[in-house]
Amino acid sequence: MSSTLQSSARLRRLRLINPRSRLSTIAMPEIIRKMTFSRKAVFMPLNLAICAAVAPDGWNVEIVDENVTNVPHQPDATGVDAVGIGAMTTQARRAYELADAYRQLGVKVILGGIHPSALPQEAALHADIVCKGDAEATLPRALADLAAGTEKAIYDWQDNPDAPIATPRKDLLNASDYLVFNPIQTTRGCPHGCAFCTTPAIFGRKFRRRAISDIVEEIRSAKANFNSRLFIFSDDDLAGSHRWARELCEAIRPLGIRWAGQCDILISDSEPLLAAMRDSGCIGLILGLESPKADALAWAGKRYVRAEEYLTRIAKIQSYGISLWGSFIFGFDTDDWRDCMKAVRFAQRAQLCMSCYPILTPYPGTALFEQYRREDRLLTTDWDQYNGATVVFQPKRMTSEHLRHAQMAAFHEFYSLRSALQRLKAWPFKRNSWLANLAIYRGMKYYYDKRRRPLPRFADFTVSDADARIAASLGDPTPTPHRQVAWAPLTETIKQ
Ligand code: B12
Ligand code: SF4
Repeated sequence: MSSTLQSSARLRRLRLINPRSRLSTIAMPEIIRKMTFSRKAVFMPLNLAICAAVAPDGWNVEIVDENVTNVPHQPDATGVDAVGIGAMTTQARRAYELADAYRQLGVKVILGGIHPSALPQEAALHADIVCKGDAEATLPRALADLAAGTEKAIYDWQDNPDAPIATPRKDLLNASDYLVFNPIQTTRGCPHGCAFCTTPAIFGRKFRRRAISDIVEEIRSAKANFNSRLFIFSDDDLAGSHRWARELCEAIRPLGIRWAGQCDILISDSEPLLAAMRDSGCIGLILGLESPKADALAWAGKRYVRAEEYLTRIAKIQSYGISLWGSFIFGFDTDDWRDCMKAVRFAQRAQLCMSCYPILTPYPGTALFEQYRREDRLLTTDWDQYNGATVVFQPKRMTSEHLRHAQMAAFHEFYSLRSALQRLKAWPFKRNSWLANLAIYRGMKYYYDKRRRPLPRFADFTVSDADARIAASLGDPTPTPHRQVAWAPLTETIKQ
């Protein structure tokens, strides 16, 4: 135990760190700044604001967000008794670097968040304590034990599964650094069990709801503090329970806010819920659609909905004046580049205001990760690459290059001006959707023009020198070999 912790009953100091992460930082300054109205990062790190909120009395907490500073955080033991670091998979490598550095300085390190929860044994190589799952259920005990010198190596949220979802301490962060400076989480877990998804794997299929009065209070205080009427609910599935979601909407309706969030497409089953969403100020929803093809959904374990129903369900939700953002995934074993193109055409036909096309990523902890490991198809365990923009597994029906090119062609064609006009129409003028579409298109064009590369198109797959055309667009001088990186040395630590 460190001498600082042992020495006295004085106020103890906890430093919480959000490690640098390529996609949410200023790594591509011009593009990100263009797209985020000069904010430094996309989302406020809600996870650490919650950790701060549940620290027991006697702990003084500060938050360091590496994503909003120009220089990386320099570990320093002065004035710190313990460090808590949170990590999604793309942040794991940097999280471990920081953890190792702090331990060398003699500071106790606690690792938590999605990645350490999925691979606690791996995280334990870099930490004194690993917290699996919700901070609410683990951190208070871990900090109390740390102070008493009785800490354990692993704390598991399943030992305290009913700990209520806390109200984050956003006062410890600088709101003006973030595009989304005011995210609100209302639920945890997801009742569905898609094979590629971390959420049920880490937070369980038991859908947990926050006290509605706490949510209302958080919105009220944010409205007063930030003078903001627009809110983002950062849940995986805000409407995992229709009855509860309706109660929530009715409770926030008098607040006169506008909000956007994420949920599953089954909300189209409930007209009263759709009406309550509209009346409470819902302007847009992200739907995880993954694919418009039945075989792909079956392969991905998305069993709660039929692809054939997508268009009618989408139209029903849109008829309530709610704009939809579709999230698709490219690279399922059922798919080749033509299926990727069909997904884009579907998104256009469905008149989605926005959409995204991440590459399938087998996140640790998921059934998909286990499947690819069994089949020896993982190309790397460099967690930095697990970002949805890199092919980290051997695809079945296309090459890695074709998959990456399909992804970029999808973004280009979906956000092209012609496509935007066809989907968004000129009237009624949807200002926010137009601004977002134009920003993404401008960002892409800028990126390719600056590198003097041709903008990617699905037609590239059909020309006689397709591979050369694709290589020029991707900027790869030569196609990558079949297996780029050997199965990394982490194998043993991953076998928990
Ligand atoms: C908002 C959001 C984003 C935002 C911002 C993310 C951010 N935090 O900076 C944006 C849009 C930028 C984003 C991007 C991406 N995201 Co995202 N995102 C989310 C979403 C919907 C909410 C995040 C959030 O605010 N959660 C609320 C907080 C409170 O939850 P939490 O982080 O889990 O924290 C709790 C516990 O984990 C724990 N905890 C967390 N940290 C710590 C630290 C300590 C010390 C302790 C003790 C405990 C602890 O306690 C917290 C409170 O209970 C989540 C879904 C989800 N369930 O979280 C997906 C999610 C985190 N994203 C995911 C993914 C895959 C991505 C992308 C790779 C997608 C893509 N292809 O582009 C990118 C990667 C971005 C990057 N930086 O590299 C996955 C992560 C999978 C994984 N294994 O890492 C999730 C889980 C979605 C999913 N269902 O799979 N994302
Ligand atoms: S519905 Fe969405 S959040 Fe739920 S398991 Fe499937 S992908 Fe994950």
